[in-house]
Amino acid sequence: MLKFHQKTLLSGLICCAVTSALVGCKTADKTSPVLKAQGIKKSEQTIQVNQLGYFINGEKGAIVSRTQETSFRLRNLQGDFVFEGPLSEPKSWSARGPEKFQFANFSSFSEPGIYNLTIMGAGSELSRQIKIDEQINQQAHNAALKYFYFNRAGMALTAPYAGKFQRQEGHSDLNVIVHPSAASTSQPAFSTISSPKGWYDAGDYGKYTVNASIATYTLLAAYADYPDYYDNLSLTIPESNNQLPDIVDELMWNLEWLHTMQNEEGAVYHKLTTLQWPGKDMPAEDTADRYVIGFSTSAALDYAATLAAASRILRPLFADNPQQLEQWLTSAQKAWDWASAHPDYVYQQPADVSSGEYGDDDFADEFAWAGAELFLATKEQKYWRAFQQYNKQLKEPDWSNVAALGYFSLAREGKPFLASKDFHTLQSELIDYADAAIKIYENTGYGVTMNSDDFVWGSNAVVLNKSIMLLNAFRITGDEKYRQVAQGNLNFVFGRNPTGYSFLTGFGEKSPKNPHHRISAGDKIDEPVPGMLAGGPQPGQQDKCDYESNFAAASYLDDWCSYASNEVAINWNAPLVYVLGSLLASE
Ligand code: G3I
Ligand code: 9MR
Repeated sequence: MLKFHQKTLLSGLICCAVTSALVGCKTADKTSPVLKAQGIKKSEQTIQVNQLGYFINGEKGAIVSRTQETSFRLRNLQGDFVFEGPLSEPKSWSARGPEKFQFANFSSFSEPGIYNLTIMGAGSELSRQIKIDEQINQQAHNAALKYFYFNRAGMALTAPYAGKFQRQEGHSDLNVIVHPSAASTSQPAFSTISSPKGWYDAGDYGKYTVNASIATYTLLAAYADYPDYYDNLSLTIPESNNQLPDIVDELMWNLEWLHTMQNEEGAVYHKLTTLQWPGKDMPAEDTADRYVIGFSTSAALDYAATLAAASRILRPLFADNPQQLEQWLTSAQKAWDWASAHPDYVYQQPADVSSGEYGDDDFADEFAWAGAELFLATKEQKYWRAFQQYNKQLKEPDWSNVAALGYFSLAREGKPFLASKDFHTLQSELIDYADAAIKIYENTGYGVTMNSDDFVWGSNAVVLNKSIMLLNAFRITGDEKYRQVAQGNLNFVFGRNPTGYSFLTGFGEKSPKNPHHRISAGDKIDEPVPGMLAGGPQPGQQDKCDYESNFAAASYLDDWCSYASNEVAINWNAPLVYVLGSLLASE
């Protein structure tokens, strides 16, 4: 690749305004004769970029559509050309439709700053601003983590911490009714339990054991993998001045709630919600009765895994008063025993309930995850044997498939306690996954490790959980290629995607303004709560809203209506925190 340093001011190049509200970057003037001859309308040309800022040493690239040119350049704000590179061969990607695109790779250019990426060529005058800037990623990371504070149940948010997003307390959950589906000898139907604190799951006000577990673990893993980075990170939350790192204070808010979700017999409630979906009310206005509803093997095992992991990972911080953590471990073992006695307890949505299901009928991955965490916490072989029984193809984690979370913990902490053959086998499985992901990245040509069928509800979290897999491979091997591709996925989520949206509220020139988030819809503030990752494109369109595209990676709508593509959720924000934290901590 060529690098330019001579000053070459161009006349006639039109740079689109950074504030363009259009998808990608479109120039306003008339289509040139050359483009016309090629059958391309100027308004259809786009450049898609990471709208926040590329990491200095990371994968950096843009997606250029419909130019039919062969090279691109970067100019600095003084107009100097600083870099030139070839555009890749035009190709298409089924997730995006038949349209051809090219990849502009400037990964080898590493000068922080603001530039214009310009497509040169007869009749093709297209340009878009890009930034190479790590600070903005730090801000995005902190905002994504602060979202958990903004989504706290049972606490008034006050101005010093929440600014204009201050709000009254809602859902204290001190008298939660036991639904008949969750009745037991110790807690009969319509008795009450106290189950305060916790984070709201998403755009709704439910607290769901299964989803809370993966979200909590993902943040715990960020802390466990990068403790030095998080030890000094302040989020300006009410606990910021205590002895604990802020990420741990935030985790404690949810862990203390999670611990309450078990009955005396060891069974774990599947969820805590109202019977019907709340309206667009603020937390304090949503005063309908709240219930603990149902039991499940998945809830019991996810609870066991999360509390066992917390009892271990947070141990050094509670050296003087380990009682609470010891209690968590005891509860985790009790939940494991319950699950072992009820290995097929599938959650059934009762007829009078319409809140989220998180339904699952395959518990092999939950046994593997809980087995891994309890093994590391107790060193008891029965738990290790449970992990070893897992014999399915390893895939990126999601709420319904949590096996990979056990792999992460074992790869981090298992070496001293495992036969080296076993340890290497689990490391190799992570590396094999990451190698396959790199192949997908290369095949799409779009700078992302996604196939069409990966675009499911919450696709942005799929992208980022794939990055967590890659970052684990990077941690194991030290091979930069895994980190680069993990970064490519982040660039996709921050705007280098067919929708032209940066999916993090408050970040990027075009970010979601109308997420399916009741607080943002009800707070009478124009912009949404910042730092929330929208679910992302997926072709299911279960909400029956009016989408502009049916293609998997383009089927997204920034409207309250679109809960299937534009809701936010703790298990989606958590992998964004992990990925950004990992990239920032290991720069
Ligand atoms: O399991 C099938 C799979 O076999 C099939 O191949 C695939 C094809 O689309 O669908 C799979 O089921 C999907 C299921 O998630 C499991 O992944 C459903 O189509 C899909 O509709 C379902 O979406 C879930 C959604 O709730 C609706 O139930 C999302 O994963 C889940 O994140 C979301 O969670 C909601 C909570 O219920 C309530 N709180 C908000 C939260 C986020 O929207
Ligand atoms: O608002 C609900 C959202 O939080 C859930 O994730 C989603 C899952 O099915 O459901 C939403 O509620 C919708 C309901 O399912 C159907 N009627 C419209 C509701 C949203 O306004």
